[in-house]
Amino acid sequence: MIRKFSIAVAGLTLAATSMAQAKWDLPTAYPATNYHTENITQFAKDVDAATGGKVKIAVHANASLFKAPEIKRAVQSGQAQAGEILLANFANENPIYALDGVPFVATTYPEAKKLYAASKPAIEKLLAAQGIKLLFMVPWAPQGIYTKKEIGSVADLRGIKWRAYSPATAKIAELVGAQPVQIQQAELSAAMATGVIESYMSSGSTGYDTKTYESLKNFYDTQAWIPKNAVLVNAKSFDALEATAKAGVLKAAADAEARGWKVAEEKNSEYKRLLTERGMKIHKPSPKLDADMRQVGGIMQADWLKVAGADGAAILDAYKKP
Ligand code: PCA
Repeated sequence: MIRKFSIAVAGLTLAATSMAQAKWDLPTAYPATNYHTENITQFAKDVDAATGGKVKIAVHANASLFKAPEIKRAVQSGQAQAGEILLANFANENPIYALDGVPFVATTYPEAKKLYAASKPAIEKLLAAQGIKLLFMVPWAPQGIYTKKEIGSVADLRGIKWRAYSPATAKIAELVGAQPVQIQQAELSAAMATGVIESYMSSGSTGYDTKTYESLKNFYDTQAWIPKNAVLVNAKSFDALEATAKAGVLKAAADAEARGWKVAEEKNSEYKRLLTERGMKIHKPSPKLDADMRQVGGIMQADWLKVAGADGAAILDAYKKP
């Protein structure tokens, strides 16, 4: 009798531990020193504390576990329980994912926040249909153009080798007559050093992280759009947690989102200062370059609306409402 009882207790303890200890891998595509990754590392620590060690998250930086375009599928299939993606990279799955990557829709942090609020329910719904739960999103800095030679208009970009990180940045190349090459950030330094690319659009942080100043000397601060990274969790992995652990994860995620937006904005000017210190010329775009880029943006917004249809139009309307 006593024996039977202790076996039952042992069984219970085993079940309790397997439920109590979740180990999540969280691949990201950006270096450990980038503010997105630092924020995620803090999130992992907060989750550990908030769940009393019941959820352990291992952050794998710099595309070491999965390459940027593979991370979403890895989370979806449960190969990784969690992961960080650049949402606009997945434009081909659904145009809603690409809205924050369309030039000149949202170009300041308050606008980006508003666009996030307007598009979040639709994004959450799309991800949920793919078995993914959105934990939080954090913005990059407004996107500008890095070039080897100085430019005065988009005509100066014609024919040059242009690094694209998303379908939209490839489309820009096509519209301005540059030659797009898809390269993720983890391979960007090497691509510049070997002359595979001579220009690209991105943020000050990526220019700094990839030591762009060693290869390209000009940054045109076009402030064209503010893309966001999204931290995701496999819905089944999340649902398997006990209620208190779920609440702990969500609280840490909300804190990470608030912290991330604040740091992103603070670091925007800091990165430009660091780039200048390292020999990069930061230019305000000429009126012609600005007008040209806005024309590109206009074409891309119209294209986006065509593919995003009524759902897309509803999001844009909600965003534009004062
Ligand atoms: N940096 C990332 C995406 C957007 C950004 O600012 C990159 O260039 O890959």
